[in-house]
Amino acid sequence: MSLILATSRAQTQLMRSQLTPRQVALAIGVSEASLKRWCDRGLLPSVRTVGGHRRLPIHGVLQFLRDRGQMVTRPELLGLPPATGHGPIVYDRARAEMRAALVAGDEDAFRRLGYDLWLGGNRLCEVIEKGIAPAFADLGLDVKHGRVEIFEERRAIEICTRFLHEMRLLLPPPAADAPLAIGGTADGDPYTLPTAMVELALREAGWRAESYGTGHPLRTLKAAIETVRPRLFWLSISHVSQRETFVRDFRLLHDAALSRGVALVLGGRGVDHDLRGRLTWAFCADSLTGMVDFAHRLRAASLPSQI
Ligand code: B12
Repeated sequence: MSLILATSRAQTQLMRSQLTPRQVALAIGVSEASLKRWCDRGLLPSVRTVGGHRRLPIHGVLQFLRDRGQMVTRPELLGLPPATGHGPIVYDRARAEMRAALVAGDEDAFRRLGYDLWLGGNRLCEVIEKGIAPAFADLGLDVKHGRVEIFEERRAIEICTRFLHEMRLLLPPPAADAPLAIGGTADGDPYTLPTAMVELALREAGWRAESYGTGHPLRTLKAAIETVRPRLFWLSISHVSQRETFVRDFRLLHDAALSRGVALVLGGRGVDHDLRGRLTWAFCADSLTGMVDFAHRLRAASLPSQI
């Protein structure tokens, strides 16, 4: 699905934005003079137009709001959903409210909850792990017990997918020399959100991360490792359709990664005790935050990847 189609007008506007000092001042309820002072002191990144006018890149503005815990009085001026940034939010409440917003198909409410957690200073991997993933776990039980319709579940996936795309575009672009990470899911594993979330978590940690999507025969992922030569390769495992074939073909992936110094990282709901015993990896993460910590260590060490 194209990104433009996948996003509402407000979201698209937000992603493109280079904001004027006046817009930002109004949005956060301060004077334009104060705002310009913050720019002059380097607290808020800004650039100049050809005509010499100041413009503020949206990701710098959002980072500033996160760092200072600044309230947002008119979030819509920044392209954020109404009522964003009105105060801190706790995870337990976010989980329940996110589930409710997802079930109701209330995209703005879901986005607002995501932004509130993120602007409240939480990393995206935490927002996902403590807010979004538990909301989906609850929703999965609702579907199982017939409390939620299948269309509502599928709609929830679309809403979340758009939010992840939006966040991806809001993060500062990774540096050209940042280490590369790629990954996806294997044949028979249709789960799109987890691999997109891994990508986002690594991008927030400064990696050039790219999810290659779902449903790859392991042989083609081996070819990707050999051709693209990332520093880190992740396999998100939510469901294994043919266990013996999977374990056999996984060895090809592992050997390709090992011989090229690529750190092979596994994670996901489908990595059970049996698989842990039968697969070999550089790192098997129980959580996104654990993987981000590993990625930091890997980057800092710049050592051969099988650590
Ligand atoms: C949406 C959904 C689907 C959608 C997925 C669509 C899509 N585009 O992705 C579809 C319709 C395909 C689907 C199908 C089925 N589903 Co389903 N599904 C879900 C649901 C509600 C959400 C999944 C999701 O995206 N969660 C959000 C992600 C972010 O959470 P997560 O997977 O836990 O990932 C986290 C971690 O595991 C980790 N992680 C994941 N990958 C990686 C990788 C790395 C490297 C790292 C570090 C971390 C990491 O990070 C994530 C964030 O914390 C879950 C409920 C649940 N508990 O999640 C059921 C659920 C997984 N489904 C279930 C079932 C039963 C099915 C079906 C069998 C239903 C059916 N009768 O057809 C089929 C099976 C399809 C298949 N081949 O596997 C059961 C599984 C039960 C079990 N024990 O196996 C669940 C748990 C629902 C339930 N409670 O009964 N499903």
